[in-house]
Amino acid sequence: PALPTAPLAPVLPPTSVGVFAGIQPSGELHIGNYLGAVRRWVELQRQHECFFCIVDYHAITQEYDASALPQRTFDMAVSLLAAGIDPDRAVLFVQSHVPEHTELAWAFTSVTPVGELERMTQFKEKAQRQESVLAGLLNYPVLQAADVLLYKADTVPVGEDQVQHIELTREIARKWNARYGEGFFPEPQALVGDAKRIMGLDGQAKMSKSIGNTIGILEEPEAIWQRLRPAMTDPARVTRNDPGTPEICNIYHLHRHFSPPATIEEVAQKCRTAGWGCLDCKRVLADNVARVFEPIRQRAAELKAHPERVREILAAGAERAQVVARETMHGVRE
Ligand code: AQP
Repeated sequence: PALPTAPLAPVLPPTSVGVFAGIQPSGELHIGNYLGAVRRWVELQRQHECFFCIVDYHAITQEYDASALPQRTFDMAVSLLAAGIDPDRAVLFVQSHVPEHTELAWAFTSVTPVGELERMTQFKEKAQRQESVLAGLLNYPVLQAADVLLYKADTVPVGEDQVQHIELTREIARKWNARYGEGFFPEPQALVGDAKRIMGLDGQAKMSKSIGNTIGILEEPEAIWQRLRPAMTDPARVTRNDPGTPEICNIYHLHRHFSPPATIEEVAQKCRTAGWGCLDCKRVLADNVARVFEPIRQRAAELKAHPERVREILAAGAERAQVVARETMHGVRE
Protein backbone atom coordinates (compact mmCIF):
# COMPACT_ATOMS: atom_id res chain seq x y z
CA PRO A 1 0.00 0.00 0.00
CA ALA A 2 0.99 3.62 -0.57
CA LEU A 3 2.60 5.53 2.27
CA PRO A 4 0.11 7.46 4.38
CA THR A 5 0.04 11.20 3.81
CA ALA A 6 -1.19 13.95 6.11
CA PRO A 7 -4.97 14.38 5.80
CA LEU A 8 -5.98 17.65 4.16
CA ALA A 9 -9.21 18.30 6.04
CA PRO A 10 -10.45 17.32 9.49
CA VAL A 11 -12.50 14.15 9.24
CA LEU A 12 -13.92 14.30 12.74
CA PRO A 13 -16.69 16.47 14.06
CA PRO A 14 -15.26 18.93 16.63
CA THR A 15 -17.19 17.47 19.56
CA SER A 16 -16.40 13.84 18.83
CA VAL A 17 -16.32 11.29 21.62
CA GLY A 18 -14.75 7.91 21.43
CA VAL A 19 -11.36 6.37 22.01
CA PHE A 20 -8.19 7.87 23.46
CA ALA A 21 -4.92 5.99 23.91
CA GLY A 22 -1.37 7.08 24.60
CA ILE A 23 2.11 5.63 24.47
CA GLN A 24 5.34 7.02 25.88
CA PRO A 25 8.31 7.62 23.57
CA SER A 26 10.50 6.21 26.34
CA GLY A 27 12.03 3.57 24.07
CA GLU A 28 11.16 1.45 21.08
CA LEU A 29 7.66 0.07 20.64
CA HIS A 30 7.90 -3.50 21.92
CA ILE A 31 5.82 -6.64 21.53
CA GLY A 32 4.19 -6.03 24.95
CA ASN A 33 2.93 -2.61 23.82
CA TYR A 34 1.89 -4.10 20.50
CA LEU A 35 -0.03 -7.12 21.81
CA GLY A 36 -1.41 -5.33 24.87
CA ALA A 37 -2.45 -2.09 23.21
CA VAL A 38 -1.47 -1.02 19.69
CA ARG A 39 -2.90 -4.06 17.87
CA ARG A 40 -6.26 -3.20 19.41
CA TRP A 41 -5.96 0.47 18.45
CA VAL A 42 -5.59 -0.53 14.80
CA GLU A 43 -8.88 -2.47 15.05
CA LEU A 44 -10.71 0.27 16.91
CA GLN A 45 -9.91 3.00 14.38
CA ARG A 46 -12.00 1.14 11.81
CA GLN A 47 -15.23 1.80 13.71
CA HIS A 48 -14.62 4.53 16.24
CA GLU A 49 -13.31 8.04 16.46
CA CYS A 50 -9.82 7.59 17.85
CA PHE A 51 -7.16 9.89 19.26
CA PHE A 52 -3.73 8.26 19.52
CA CYS A 53 -1.12 10.29 21.34
CA ILE A 54 2.64 9.98 21.76
CA VAL A 55 2.89 11.17 25.33
CA ASP A 56 6.27 12.89 25.53
CA TYR A 57 5.41 14.86 28.69
CA HIS A 58 4.85 11.51 30.41
CA ALA A 59 8.20 10.20 29.19
CA ILE A 60 10.14 12.94 31.01
CA THR A 61 8.91 11.78 34.43
CA GLN A 62 11.58 9.06 34.43
CA GLU A 63 15.33 9.21 33.86
CA TYR A 64 15.75 9.95 30.13
CA ASP A 65 18.19 11.29 27.58
CA ALA A 66 16.91 14.74 26.54
CA SER A 67 18.94 14.82 23.34
CA ALA A 68 17.41 11.49 22.25
CA LEU A 69 13.76 12.38 22.94
CA PRO A 70 12.97 14.07 19.58
CA GLN A 71 14.30 11.04 17.70
CA ARG A 72 12.43 8.63 19.98
CA THR A 73 9.22 10.59 19.46
CA PHE A 74 9.71 10.43 15.71
CA ASP A 75 10.54 6.72 15.85
CA MET A 76 7.42 6.02 17.89
CA ALA A 77 5.33 7.78 15.22
CA VAL A 78 7.00 5.64 12.54
CA SER A 79 6.33 2.46 14.53
CA LEU A 80 2.67 3.33 15.10
CA LEU A 81 2.08 4.23 11.45
CA ALA A 82 3.92 1.10 10.31
CA ALA A 83 1.86 -1.00 12.73
CA GLY A 84 -1.29 0.23 11.02
CA ILE A 85 -2.43 3.48 12.63
CA ASP A 86 -4.09 5.25 9.72
CA PRO A 87 -4.08 9.06 9.78
CA ASP A 88 -7.17 9.10 7.57
CA ARG A 89 -9.12 7.23 10.21
CA ALA A 90 -7.54 8.31 13.48
CA VAL A 91 -5.88 11.41 14.90
CA LEU A 92 -2.20 10.71 15.63
CA PHE A 93 -0.29 13.45 17.42
CA VAL A 94 2.33 14.37 20.01
CA GLN A 95 1.13 15.41 23.46
CA SER A 96 3.37 18.49 23.83
CA HIS A 97 2.08 19.87 20.52
CA VAL A 98 -1.31 20.39 22.20
CA PRO A 99 -0.63 22.48 25.34
CA GLU A 100 -4.21 22.03 26.59
CA HIS A 101 -3.10 18.64 27.98
CA THR A 102 -0.88 20.20 30.62
CA GLU A 103 -3.33 23.03 31.23
CA LEU A 104 -6.16 20.64 32.04
CA ALA A 105 -3.80 18.52 34.16
CA TRP A 106 -3.14 21.54 36.35
CA ALA A 107 -6.86 22.14 36.82
CA PHE A 108 -7.26 18.46 37.74
CA THR A 109 -4.61 18.67 40.47
CA SER A 110 -7.16 20.73 42.38
CA VAL A 111 -9.60 17.79 42.57
CA THR A 112 -7.08 14.93 42.99
CA PRO A 113 -6.19 13.71 46.49
CA VAL A 114 -2.43 13.15 46.98
CA GLY A 115 -3.24 9.93 48.87
CA GLU A 116 -4.80 8.44 45.72
CA LEU A 117 -1.68 9.25 43.70
CA GLU A 118 0.62 7.77 46.33
CA ARG A 119 -1.16 4.44 46.29
CA MET A 120 -0.81 3.92 42.51
CA THR A 121 1.14 0.71 41.87
CA GLN A 122 3.10 2.15 38.95
CA PHE A 123 4.15 5.14 41.06
CA LYS A 124 5.35 2.89 43.85
CA GLU A 125 7.31 0.68 41.44
CA LYS A 126 8.88 3.49 39.44
CA ALA A 127 9.59 5.62 42.54
CA GLN A 128 11.81 2.79 43.80
CA ARG A 129 14.04 3.32 40.77
CA GLN A 130 14.42 7.08 41.43
CA GLU A 131 16.96 8.37 43.94
CA SER A 132 14.89 11.50 44.55
CA VAL A 133 11.25 10.93 43.59
CA LEU A 134 9.98 13.49 41.10
CA ALA A 135 6.64 15.29 41.53
CA GLY A 136 6.01 14.57 37.84
CA LEU A 137 6.05 10.84 38.53
CA LEU A 138 3.49 11.29 41.29
CA ASN A 139 1.29 13.48 39.07
CA TYR A 140 1.60 11.19 36.04
CA PRO A 141 -1.99 9.84 36.42
CA VAL A 142 -3.37 13.40 36.64
CA LEU A 143 -1.86 14.21 33.25
CA GLN A 144 -3.16 10.89 31.96
CA ALA A 145 -6.67 11.80 33.14
CA ALA A 146 -6.32 15.11 31.30
CA ASP A 147 -5.17 13.30 28.13
CA VAL A 148 -8.30 11.17 28.09
CA LEU A 149 -10.88 13.68 29.31
CA LEU A 150 -9.69 16.51 27.07
CA TYR A 151 -11.29 14.51 24.24
CA LYS A 152 -14.21 13.39 26.44
CA ALA A 153 -13.25 9.86 25.42
CA ASP A 154 -15.35 7.07 26.86
CA THR A 155 -13.04 4.14 25.96
CA VAL A 156 -9.35 3.73 26.74
CA PRO A 157 -7.70 0.60 25.28
CA VAL A 158 -4.78 -0.30 27.58
CA GLY A 159 -2.73 -3.12 29.06
CA GLU A 160 -3.48 -4.25 32.59
CA ASP A 161 -0.82 -1.98 34.13
CA GLN A 162 -2.89 1.08 33.22
CA VAL A 163 -6.27 -0.04 34.56
CA GLN A 164 -5.68 1.53 37.98
CA HIS A 165 -4.91 4.86 36.31
CA ILE A 166 -8.14 4.73 34.33
CA GLU A 167 -10.05 4.09 37.55
CA LEU A 168 -8.46 7.23 38.95
CA THR A 169 -9.42 9.07 35.76
CA ARG A 170 -13.04 8.08 36.46
CA GLU A 171 -12.73 9.38 39.99
CA ILE A 172 -11.26 12.68 38.80
CA ALA A 173 -14.14 13.03 36.30
CA ARG A 174 -16.66 12.31 39.08
CA LYS A 175 -15.09 14.83 41.45
CA TRP A 176 -14.92 17.46 38.74
CA ASN A 177 -18.51 16.92 37.71
CA ALA A 178 -19.72 16.98 41.33
CA ARG A 179 -17.98 20.28 41.95
CA TYR A 180 -18.47 22.12 38.66
CA GLY A 181 -21.35 20.59 36.77
CA GLU A 182 -22.82 17.12 36.33
CA GLY A 183 -22.15 15.41 33.04
CA PHE A 184 -19.33 17.67 31.87
CA PHE A 185 -16.83 14.82 31.66
CA PRO A 186 -17.70 11.18 30.87
CA GLU A 187 -16.39 8.38 33.11
CA PRO A 188 -14.24 6.42 30.68
CA GLN A 189 -13.83 2.65 30.72
CA ALA A 190 -10.57 0.75 30.29
CA LEU A 191 -10.68 -1.76 27.45
CA VAL A 192 -8.30 -4.61 28.23
CA GLY A 193 -7.63 -7.39 25.72
CA ASP A 194 -6.42 -10.97 26.13
CA ALA A 195 -2.71 -10.05 26.03
CA LYS A 196 -3.04 -7.73 28.98
CA ARG A 197 0.36 -8.35 30.62
CA ILE A 198 3.20 -9.64 28.46
CA MET A 199 6.17 -10.58 30.63
CA GLY A 200 9.67 -9.38 29.81
CA LEU A 201 12.45 -11.63 28.54
CA ASP A 202 13.86 -11.70 32.09
CA GLY A 203 10.71 -13.59 33.08
CA GLN A 204 10.57 -11.41 36.22
CA ALA A 205 8.82 -8.15 35.36
CA LYS A 206 6.30 -7.03 32.77
CA MET A 207 7.90 -6.20 29.44
CA SER A 208 8.85 -2.52 29.76
CA LYS A 209 10.72 -0.08 27.57
CA SER A 210 12.53 1.40 30.53
CA ILE A 211 13.70 -1.99 31.86
CA GLY A 212 15.14 -3.17 28.52
CA ASN A 213 13.62 -6.67 28.77
CA THR A 214 11.91 -6.23 25.42
CA ILE A 215 11.77 -7.27 21.79
CA GLY A 216 11.15 -4.22 19.61
CA ILE A 217 8.62 -4.68 16.82
CA LEU A 218 11.07 -3.27 14.26
CA GLU A 219 14.04 -5.41 15.24
CA GLU A 220 15.77 -7.39 12.51
CA PRO A 221 15.43 -11.21 12.60
CA GLU A 222 19.01 -11.71 13.83
CA ALA A 223 18.52 -9.14 16.62
CA ILE A 224 15.28 -10.87 17.70
CA TRP A 225 17.19 -14.13 17.92
CA GLN A 226 20.00 -12.54 19.95
CA ARG A 227 17.39 -11.13 22.37
CA LEU A 228 15.60 -14.44 22.74
CA ARG A 229 18.68 -16.66 23.17
CA PRO A 230 19.38 -15.70 26.80
CA ALA A 231 15.67 -15.26 27.72
CA MET A 232 14.36 -16.88 30.90
CA THR A 233 12.58 -20.26 30.53
CA ASP A 234 11.23 -22.85 32.99
CA PRO A 235 14.00 -23.04 35.65
CA ALA A 236 13.40 -26.82 35.96
CA ARG A 237 15.05 -27.26 32.55
CA VAL A 238 18.61 -27.14 33.84
CA THR A 239 19.99 -29.45 31.15
CA ARG A 240 18.79 -30.25 27.62
CA ASN A 241 17.22 -33.54 28.84
CA ASP A 242 15.19 -32.13 31.76
CA PRO A 243 11.47 -32.01 30.92
CA GLY A 244 9.64 -28.75 31.54
CA THR A 245 6.20 -27.27 32.19
CA PRO A 246 5.20 -25.05 29.28
CA GLU A 247 2.50 -23.23 31.25
CA ILE A 248 5.09 -21.61 33.52
CA CYS A 249 7.45 -20.68 30.68
CA ASN A 250 7.28 -17.19 29.17
CA ILE A 251 8.63 -18.48 25.84
CA TYR A 252 5.64 -20.81 25.58
CA HIS A 253 3.27 -17.91 26.31
CA LEU A 254 4.92 -15.87 23.56
CA HIS A 255 4.49 -18.79 21.15
CA ARG A 256 0.77 -18.55 21.86
CA HIS A 257 0.78 -15.05 20.35
CA PHE A 258 3.08 -15.63 17.40
CA SER A 259 2.97 -19.28 16.32
CA PRO A 260 0.29 -21.25 14.48
CA PRO A 261 -1.88 -23.66 16.60
CA ALA A 262 -0.03 -26.81 15.45
CA THR A 263 3.32 -25.30 16.50
CA ILE A 264 1.93 -24.25 19.89
CA GLU A 265 0.85 -27.90 20.44
CA GLU A 266 4.24 -29.15 19.36
CA VAL A 267 6.05 -26.68 21.62
CA ALA A 268 4.05 -27.87 24.65
CA GLN A 269 4.62 -31.52 23.86
CA LYS A 270 8.35 -31.17 23.09
CA CYS A 271 8.83 -29.16 26.30
CA ARG A 272 7.10 -31.77 28.50
CA THR A 273 9.10 -34.64 26.95
CA ALA A 274 12.41 -32.75 26.56
CA GLY A 275 12.12 -33.49 22.83
CA TRP A 276 13.41 -29.96 22.20
CA GLY A 277 15.91 -27.97 24.18
CA CYS A 278 14.94 -24.41 25.16
CA LEU A 279 17.16 -23.04 22.39
CA ASP A 280 15.26 -25.09 19.78
CA CYS A 281 12.02 -23.69 21.10
CA LYS A 282 13.36 -20.13 21.06
CA ARG A 283 14.67 -20.54 17.52
CA VAL A 284 11.17 -21.37 16.26
CA LEU A 285 9.73 -18.44 18.20
CA ALA A 286 12.36 -16.02 16.86
CA ASP A 287 11.51 -17.03 13.29
CA ASN A 288 7.78 -16.61 13.89
CA VAL A 289 8.12 -13.21 15.60
CA ALA A 290 10.32 -12.00 12.72
CA ARG A 291 7.77 -13.27 10.17
CA VAL A 292 4.78 -11.60 11.87
CA PHE A 293 6.51 -8.22 11.93
CA GLU A 294 8.12 -8.44 8.47
CA PRO A 295 5.47 -6.27 6.72
CA ILE A 296 5.61 -3.73 9.57
CA ARG A 297 9.42 -3.56 9.31
CA GLN A 298 9.19 -2.93 5.59
CA ARG A 299 6.62 -0.20 6.02
CA ALA A 300 8.70 1.46 8.73
CA ALA A 301 11.71 1.52 6.40
CA GLU A 302 9.60 3.28 3.74
CA LEU A 303 8.35 5.82 6.28
CA LYS A 304 11.86 6.51 7.56
CA ALA A 305 12.87 7.32 4.00
CA HIS A 306 10.22 10.08 4.00
CA PRO A 307 10.54 11.78 7.40
CA GLU A 308 8.76 14.90 6.14
CA ARG A 309 5.58 12.84 5.61
CA VAL A 310 5.68 11.62 9.18
CA ARG A 311 6.14 15.18 10.48
CA GLU A 312 3.23 16.38 8.32
CA ILE A 313 0.99 13.66 9.73
CA LEU A 314 1.89 14.65 13.29
CA ALA A 315 1.35 18.35 12.57
CA ALA A 316 -2.05 17.69 10.98
CA GLY A 317 -2.95 15.41 13.90
CA ALA A 318 -2.09 18.10 16.47
CA GLU A 319 -4.21 20.60 14.57
CA ARG A 320 -7.20 18.29 14.55
CA ALA A 321 -6.75 17.34 18.20
CA GLN A 322 -6.53 20.98 19.19
CA VAL A 323 -9.95 21.75 17.75
CA VAL A 324 -11.48 19.43 20.35
CA ALA A 325 -8.99 20.32 23.09
CA ARG A 326 -9.73 24.05 22.82
CA GLU A 327 -13.44 23.49 23.05
CA THR A 328 -13.10 21.36 26.18
CA MET A 329 -10.75 23.89 27.81
CA HIS A 330 -13.20 26.66 27.04
CA GLY A 331 -15.80 24.76 29.08
CA VAL A 332 -13.29 24.06 31.85
CA ARG A 333 -12.38 27.74 32.19
CA GLU A 334 -16.04 28.72 32.29
N1 AQP B 1 4.13 -5.77 29.07
C1 AQP B 1 2.98 -5.27 28.60
N2 AQP B 1 1.95 -6.11 28.30
C2 AQP B 1 0.78 -5.62 27.81
N3 AQP B 1 0.56 -4.30 27.61
C3 AQP B 1 1.56 -3.44 27.90
N4 AQP B 1 1.65 -2.10 27.81
C4 AQP B 1 2.88 -1.71 28.23
N5 AQP B 1 3.60 -2.77 28.60
C5 AQP B 1 2.81 -3.87 28.41
C6 AQP B 1 0.61 -1.22 27.31
O1 AQP B 1 1.16 -0.45 26.25
C7 AQP B 1 0.55 0.84 26.24
C8 AQP B 1 1.59 1.90 26.17
O2 AQP B 1 2.36 1.89 27.36
P1 AQP B 1 3.10 3.20 27.83
O3 AQP B 1 4.20 3.51 26.92
O4 AQP B 1 2.14 4.29 28.04
O5 AQP B 1 3.66 2.95 29.26
P2 AQP B 1 3.91 1.71 30.08
O6 AQP B 1 2.68 0.96 30.37
O7 AQP B 1 4.64 2.18 31.29
O8 AQP B 1 4.83 0.91 29.06
P3 AQP B 1 6.29 0.49 29.24
O9 AQP B 1 6.75 -0.20 28.03
O10 AQP B 1 6.42 -0.25 30.54
O11 AQP B 1 7.07 1.86 29.30
P4 AQP B 1 7.99 2.47 30.42
O12 AQP B 1 9.00 1.40 30.72
O13 AQP B 1 8.63 3.68 29.81
O14 AQP B 1 7.15 2.81 31.59
C9 AQP B 1 -0.31 0.92 27.50
O15 AQP B 1 -1.66 0.69 27.16
C10 AQP B 1 0.21 -0.19 28.35
O16 AQP B 1 -0.79 -0.70 29.21
